[in-house]
Amino acid sequence: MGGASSRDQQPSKSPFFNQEELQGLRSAYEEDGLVKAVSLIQEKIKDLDAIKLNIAVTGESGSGKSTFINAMRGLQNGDVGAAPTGNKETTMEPTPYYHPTLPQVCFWDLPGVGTLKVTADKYLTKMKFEQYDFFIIIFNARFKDNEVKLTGEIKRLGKDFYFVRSKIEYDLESMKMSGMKFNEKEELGKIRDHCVSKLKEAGISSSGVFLISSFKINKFDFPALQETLSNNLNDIKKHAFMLSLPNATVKIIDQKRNTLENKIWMLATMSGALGAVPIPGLSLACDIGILVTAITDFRQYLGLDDASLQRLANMAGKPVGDLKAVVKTPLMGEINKEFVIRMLTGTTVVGISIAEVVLDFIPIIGSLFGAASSFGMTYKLLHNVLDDLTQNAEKVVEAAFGTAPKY
Ligand SMILES: Nc1nc2c(ncn2[C@@H]2O[C@H](COP(=O)(O)OP(=O)(O)OP(=O)(O)O)[C@@H](O)[C@H]2O)c(=O)[nH]1
Ligand SMILES: [Mg+2]
Repeated sequence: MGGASSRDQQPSKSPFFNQEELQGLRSAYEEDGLVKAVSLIQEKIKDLDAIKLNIAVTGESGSGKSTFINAMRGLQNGDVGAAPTGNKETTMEPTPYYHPTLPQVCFWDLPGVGTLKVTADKYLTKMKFEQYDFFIIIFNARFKDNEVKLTGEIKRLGKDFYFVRSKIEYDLESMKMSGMKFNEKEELGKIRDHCVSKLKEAGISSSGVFLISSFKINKFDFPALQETLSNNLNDIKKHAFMLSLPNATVKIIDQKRNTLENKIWMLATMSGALGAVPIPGLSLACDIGILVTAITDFRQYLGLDDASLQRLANMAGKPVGDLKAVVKTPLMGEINKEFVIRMLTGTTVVGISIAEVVLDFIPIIGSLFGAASSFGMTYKLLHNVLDDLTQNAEKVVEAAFGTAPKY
């Protein structure tokens, strides 16, 4: 389950481009000049924003599928847009639930195999299995024969799957209520081993089972599950998935920061190259529209817009005012053209070496823009914004969940 990137690791500055694409970018510039190279970068940003991720969630009726889907979208049961839960009638069709801020990430609530009373292969055909990136199989008690067969079929079709054991806090609560003295970590380890061995007995060798409570997204294996799902995606899908995660831990925020950082040089190149708005007092022109959008998006991805703060407060069971009280940044108000121009005029590029930016990857960018260029300014501005938002988002997580685990 490891392999997480962190701030101290040196992330690649261009993970969204493969070697061939980088080569293409260089030759585009050499053969056709800046306009062609910038249009390739622009296309890549479009691809990143448009990438679709479809996640199938299946399991017995009542196992907690809809509640899990709500938790992954940062919603509570009963919130506007939340999947209905409890004793409501179970849907017989796959139902899509789009992420509230990143609708390209979609969770599909599937009826369990048992609910439909069909064989595992027919079930997968009916559910249009080919459209999903991976499957999450939820169970809360015994793993039933239906799920065993289903897992075999999913495997045969070459799709990834993950086992999630929900309602884990019930197990701990009942042990506490029975007066048992126990070490929580050890007990969870035993439950996990038990689940894995039961799966093995059923002929499923799995890398693991995640023990979660959908009401406690910063606890048990919820953060590890999110990390594993994200690590198993390619860089472009990972980018969207990562940004869609509710801010349950400081580590998630660090990872969001890293993925956004990888986009900054592309945005700065575009803003500098397409620049139409001269900045008063500076002999520079930037595309202010790109910056307004980038700053607004960064704020939302880091959960600092009003709606995201409210959702996090609901999940943490705290008044939203407690979360807002720790936010100290000028970036909370309206982000418009004037605001961005004010920020640009106050941005100093002293101290950034353009060489440290992306030149090892894209030498052309460096030769195009000097340190005191539009590129340098927008690069520095977006970095400052990202640092400021990250620090505030971390404070919000701490205010929401107390000492949020670093994991
Ligand atoms: N304590 C606890 N309760 C949960 C958890 N997940 C789900 N529940 C509860 O279990 C019940 C069933 O959850 P749902 O999410 O509706 O289950 P489902 O799998 O979608 O059920 P169907 O739609 O009927 O297939 C609800 O009362 C939830 O509140 C959890 O992690 N912890
Ligand atoms: Mg349901």
